Amino acid sequence: MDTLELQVQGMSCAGCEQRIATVLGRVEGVRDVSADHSTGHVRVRVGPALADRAVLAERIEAAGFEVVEGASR
Ligand SMILES: [Cu+2]
Repeated sequence: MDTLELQVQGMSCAGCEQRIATVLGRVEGVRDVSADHSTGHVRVRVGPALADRAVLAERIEAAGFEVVEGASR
C-alpha cells in the first residue's frame, strides 16, 4: 500500500470532495481516497498496481478540478 498526495484547486464543498473520491475510486488500484476542500489536499491510498499520479491527476482534471501539485512523479 502506497500513499499519493495531490494538491487540488477548485473544491468548494463536501460535494466536491465526494466527487473526487468517486472518480478516483473508479481507478483500478485505488483503495481509499480522502479529500479536504478547505485545504485542497487529496490523499490517495493505492495498491501495488496501476494507479499512479498521472492517472489520478487526469481523472481529477476530467472532473473539472485543477491539480496544482503532485501531477508528475
Ligand atoms: Cu463543491
